[in-house]
Amino acid sequence: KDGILQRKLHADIDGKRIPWGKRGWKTFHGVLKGMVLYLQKVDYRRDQLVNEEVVSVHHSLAEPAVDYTKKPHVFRLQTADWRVFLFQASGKVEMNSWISRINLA
Ligand code: I3P
Repeated sequence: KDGILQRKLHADIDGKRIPWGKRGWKTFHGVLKGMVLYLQKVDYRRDQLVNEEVVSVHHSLAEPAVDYTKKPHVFRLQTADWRVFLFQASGKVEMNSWISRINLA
């Protein structure tokens, strides 16, 4: 599974609050392979996608971020080490597809 994902860091390892200046939204190309979510960016010099972040979704939980109302199609990902990410998908169908693929991984 792959597609464009906007990501916001919500909580760091053990649920620690993300400090000011690091709480903004960033755009990535997301790829889910097995139990790993790769967040990639385009390297324009080499004309290829490079991994910026690698997130294990083993023992994680994805669900619609019903309490986050500033943007549509946002889901919440809580990892096994208690990090929390918000991801905005490109639409509702895409959001549901990411959620089910992550939860089945
Ligand atoms: C954050 C950025 C985010 C915003 C967040 C800000 O600033 O403006 O877009 O979240 O608000 O702290 P910075 O880039 O300097 O970290 P929202 O888009 O959800 O409002 P927050 O601290 O209330 O999460």
